[in-house]
Order: sequence, then structure tokens, then C-alpha cells
Amino acid sequence: MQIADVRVITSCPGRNFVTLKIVTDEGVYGIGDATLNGRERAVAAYLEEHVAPLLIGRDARRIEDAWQLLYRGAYWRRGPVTMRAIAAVDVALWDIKAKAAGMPLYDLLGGKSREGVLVYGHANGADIEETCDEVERYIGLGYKAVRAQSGVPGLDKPYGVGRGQMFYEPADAALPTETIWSTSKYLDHTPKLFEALRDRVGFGVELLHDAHHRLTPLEAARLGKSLEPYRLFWLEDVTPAENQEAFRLVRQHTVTPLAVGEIFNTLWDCKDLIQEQLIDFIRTTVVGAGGITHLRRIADFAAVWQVRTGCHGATDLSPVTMGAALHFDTWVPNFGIQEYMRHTAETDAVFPHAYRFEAGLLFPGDTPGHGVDIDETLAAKYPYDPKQLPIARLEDGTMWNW
Ligand code: CS2
Ligand code: MG
Repeated sequence: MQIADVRVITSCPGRNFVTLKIVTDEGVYGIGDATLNGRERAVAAYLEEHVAPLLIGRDARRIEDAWQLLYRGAYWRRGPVTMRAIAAVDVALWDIKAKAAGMPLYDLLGGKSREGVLVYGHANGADIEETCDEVERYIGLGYKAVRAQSGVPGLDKPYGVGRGQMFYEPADAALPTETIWSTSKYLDHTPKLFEALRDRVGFGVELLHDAHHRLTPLEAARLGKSLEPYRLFWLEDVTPAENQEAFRLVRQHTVTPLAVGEIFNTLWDCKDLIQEQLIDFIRTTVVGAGGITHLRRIADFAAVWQVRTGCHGATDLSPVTMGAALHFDTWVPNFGIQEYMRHTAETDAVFPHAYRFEAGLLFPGDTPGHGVDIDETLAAKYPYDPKQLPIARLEDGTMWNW
């Protein structure tokens, strides 16, 4: 089974997505997601210029060798662009292999470890009251776990309070929108949010929160400690993780579970966090961390220290990633939770898929492969529309972490 054609499809049905389609000489094809929010063209060019020519004529069954070729052969290894390009190839080849075997991807990985995949949705509001209403709405939709983000008094455009309700798209302009951040306003506000939430909905639903890389380690420790009475399922991205050691200080002060990793792209980004037991959930994804092949290695490594998976699943990860992730989640023994930000109707039309939501769980479906396709004719109707993620500055103008 040889690779006969490799196509990079950039489309903007509601937001930009980059999709890789690999077609074999036997007519079986597979697709992979290569979307990197705000940097889509970088990955598309990497695939078109530096990867596609290497793949033509290769045996499509040799997934591991393709991964090693694209990782070691790049010389300039790791990084979000390179690892997303490798991920797109990897997921497309796993899709092909499962289709050729006539089985859903989770069977190829080792079979089901669970029937349904626990997911969490994104409730957000301009203030505490509106956020409580939204959390209640998600519970009414059947969610058993809900992330809550609210506006912060005195701050404009805080992270996580999006336009639209069931999906969240932060990339809102061709040049970065500038936002202002105040940690002290946020730290004073957030415990009040979760006190109000627990008063409103009780302790029967899992609550999550994303600090989005904005705190120093000691501030993160303070937030984690202040949220302990509200028993969060996890507190995410509490502090930038380039220095994995920073999490040790947080860990010393709080038992609030910690999640990190949506911006990681290899095991090397989280090896110390895992083996030092500084985190509880690893957020790496099939699209961000080199595909099924590498994410499986991260999950198996994490299992040794009882760290569970909590794959990122924002609107800016395509339905192809959601489909492949659900097969991974259905198999992986140390599963934690799957993020599930919905996509717009336009996006879902371009990416027909087998997965479905029911009673707080996602089910991947049983079609051979990862169960997601792309309608290339429809995709062509949505030209690329350059957008970038916002940036954040402190109130004195200092550049900060968005
Ligand atoms: C967020 C994302 O879902 C999350 O946990 O961190 O929405 C993130 O802001 C976007 O994926 C960035 O493009
Ligand atoms: Mg996040």
C-alpha cells in the first residue's frame, strides 16, 4: 500500500482549519488535523514544502518509521509547527491503517477501556451571576463536568469569556487584539466565583477552571489554596510551564488538582512534571504532540506516576482531532477527561463525523478509522481568513501571557 497523493486543505468554515489528506494507491485515504491557531499557514507550508515530497511512494503501513523519519530527519526537532505537521501525517496514517483493517481506531490501539468518554464543556459569563446561569445550562444539557470562566470586575476582554455560547474562538482579528490583565483583580474575584457556583449547583458536578498561564508560581499556589473548599476537578495552566520546576512550589501549597500541557508538543515538555508528580492531568493532544504515536508514549509514561489524560479540545482543534482523540480516549487506560468545545454548524458540515454527545459523554462511533471525513468541495467554499490570538499586557503596559 503506497502513498500516492498528499494534499493540504486550508479552509475557514467558521474558523481556519488545516487538514492533511493522504491517499494510497489502493484508494484508501486518511486525514489528519494540522491546525495551529493563529499560525495555520506555517504548518501548511511546512507540510507542503518539507513533508509531502518525503511521503510520496512510501509504504503507508509504516507509521512508526514515518514518525521517526519526520522527527529525527527534521534535525531541527520539536516545536509546535514541526510536531503538528508530524501529527497530521501520523493521524492520517493511523486512519488509513484502521480503515484497511476494517476496524475503528480504538480497536487497533487495544480495544475499549470504557463505553463513553467523560467530557467537560465551557460555561462562561460576563459576571458571576451569568456564569452560574451558564453552568446550570450546561448541567441541563447533560454535562457532568463544566469549566467555568467569568468576567473579572475592572478588566475588559478577560480570557475565556467568548462570543457565542457552545463554542469559544479567541482568535478574533488579523492582528492581535490587545487585552489588559490584572492578577490581583483576578485573584480577588475567582474564589468568589467558585463559592457562588458551589452555592448554586452544589458538589454533584465537576468544576474546572483555566488560569491560562497568567500567574507566578506563588500566585498559583495562593489561587489553588483559595479554591480548595470548592473542590475543583482541576485548575489548569496555573503558571507558565517552560520551567517545569515551578510547579513544585505550587504543589507544596495546595491539593487542588493541577492540569497542564495543551501547548506542549513532546514528552520532553512534561517529563519532569510527570515523574516528579507535580501535576495530576496531562493536556497534550493528538494534534499538538505528534499524533497518536507520540501521545500514546506520553500517556503510558504518565500512567507510571498515576497522571491521567485530559486532552485539550477547544474549538480551534478540528473535528478530525476530536474524532481521533475520542478513539484514543476510549482506549487509554489512564483516562481522565476530554475537553469538548463544540464547533459551528459550518465546521461540522465540512467535517462529517461519527462521534456523538449523550448524557455528558462522547461516543466515537464504530466506523473504520477515526470516523471523521472532510468534504473537500464544501471546504473550498471557505477561503483562509487570517486571524491571530489576542495578546495581554499588565495595567502598566508590561507584556504578559495571554
Ligand atoms: C484554552 C483554549 O480550551 C482551553 O483550555 O486554553 O481555549 C486556548 O485558549 C485556545 O485553544 C488557544 O487557541
Ligand atoms: Mg487551556
